[in-house]
Amino acid sequence: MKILLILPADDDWRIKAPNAPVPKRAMLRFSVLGLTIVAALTPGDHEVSLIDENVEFLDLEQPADVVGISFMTGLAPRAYEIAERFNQRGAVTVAGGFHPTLNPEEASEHFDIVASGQAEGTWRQILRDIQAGTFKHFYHSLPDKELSQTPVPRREFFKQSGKHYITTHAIETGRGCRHRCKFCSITAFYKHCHHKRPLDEVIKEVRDTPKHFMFIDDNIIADPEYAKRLFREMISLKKRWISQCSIMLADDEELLSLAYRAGCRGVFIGIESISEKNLEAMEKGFNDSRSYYDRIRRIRNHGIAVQAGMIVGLDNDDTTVFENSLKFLQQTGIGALQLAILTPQPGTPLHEEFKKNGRIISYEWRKYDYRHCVISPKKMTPQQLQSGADWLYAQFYRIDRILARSLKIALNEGLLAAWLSLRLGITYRYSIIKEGRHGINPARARKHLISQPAAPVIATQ
Ligand code: B12
Repeated sequence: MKILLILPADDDWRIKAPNAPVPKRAMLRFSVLGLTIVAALTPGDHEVSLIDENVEFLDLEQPADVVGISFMTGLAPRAYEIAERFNQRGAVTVAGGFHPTLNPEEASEHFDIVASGQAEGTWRQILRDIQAGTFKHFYHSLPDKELSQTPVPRREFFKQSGKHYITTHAIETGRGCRHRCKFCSITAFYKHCHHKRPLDEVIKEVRDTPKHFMFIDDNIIADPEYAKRLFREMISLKKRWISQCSIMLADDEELLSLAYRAGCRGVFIGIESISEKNLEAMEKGFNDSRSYYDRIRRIRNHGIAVQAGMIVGLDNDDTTVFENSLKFLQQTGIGALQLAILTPQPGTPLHEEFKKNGRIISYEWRKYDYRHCVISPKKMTPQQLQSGADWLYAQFYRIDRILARSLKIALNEGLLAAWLSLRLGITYRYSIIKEGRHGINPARARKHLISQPAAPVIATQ
């Protein structure tokens, strides 16, 4: 069969015509691991092609027998549009990834098949059933304790387009997370479990990878003993990599020094909030905000730069959260920021809570991209939250701040970390300018400067 795998992209960044230029934001694109794994699971007698709409034009008229689309919530409307177009032309459409896994009933209104959970346990069966004409509407699979059926992803699809990604070499050591943070989709998807890959398989993949790559894990130190064994084995390989982890990396001197010696030069950490009350309400009290300064310093002093994930709009946040967060980010020397406006993703406990309390003001999934305010916050208006988040982003990524930060990182963490921080900063700056969002600090602005409708519109679903 002719199988077409698609990663949709949102309106602002999609390639809308053949040969249209690709926006210069490689730093915000990583290899499309879910679909390259789906491709690798496909038996050789099928013909597979893969399109990432962020870097290539998708021709909706092209022939296909089966169309598989991977999508998160913000991209669901585009995924539904694509599926319906291919469906009208007789292709069998299959939905996979976070949004369909957490919202299978909704996805099934637009797709022939919803493959929840992991492709390793469903994809080959789906293809056999399509060929036999006996396919079902729902398939589901979650991993056993050990993730051992994961094939080596088919990265050859990126031969032409590889330059548009920070790396086409994303490697996983495990999936999922044991924590129960209320806002998190990972914990909802993997049902509070963490699954590791056999260490020798990971090492083999790392050996075959170029010098610079990325561990795509949500928490590379989820099992510290496993991580230490991995890092020890990696020292002689002389690779350089970045990843994500919890702030607990700072608490184990041996782990921290092994991570650096194994080639780690940057980590993304879910700092989330500088308010202890917020962390506790989200069941992420283990972060312990009082120790942030100390722990971030320890990580940085080991030559590892820190990118922070922060959320604004939590229940204890008032209009001062934006300038306080900016101050914190500056003082800790954090190299890059991924800011999220609190977004209760459908399928998480937080979504249910907000829905029950009538605090969701928009059910337009395209706005669930962490950049739009879709909730009614407790201690400010939705407009203040939106404007403050835009302001914080624009301030953090002011050109003088990007340069000063990168210089400090060059002196402390080293040149590679500084280069990453600089490129990421410039990419974010470019996005902010293109989107034209500069915001106003609501703690300092007179109310009328932030446009406000007469009353917030509470949406229903
Ligand atoms: C890389 C990544 C990206 C990349 C590209 C996405 C991609 N698919 O490659 C980029 C940088 C573009 C990106 C952007 C964003 N991302 Co993102 N991203 C990730 C990340 C870190 C890794 C994805 C990955 O490679 N996973 C490893 C692979 C193996 O797992 P997988 O993709 O789930 O695939 C498996 C199954 O889901 C299934 N499967 C997947 N697709 C398909 C398709 C078919 C046909 C089948 C059968 C099966 C199948 O099989 C695969 C193998 O088992 C995930 C976190 C995570 N752990 O997955 C977040 C994640 C997917 N992102 C998320 C979010 C929110 C965003 C952003 C909004 C965040 C932001 N502020 O930038 C934006 C989206 C912008 C928008 N318009 O909405 C959320 C999604 C939440 C949700 N409920 O939808 C996640 C879960 C992170 C999180 N902590 O919450 N992201």
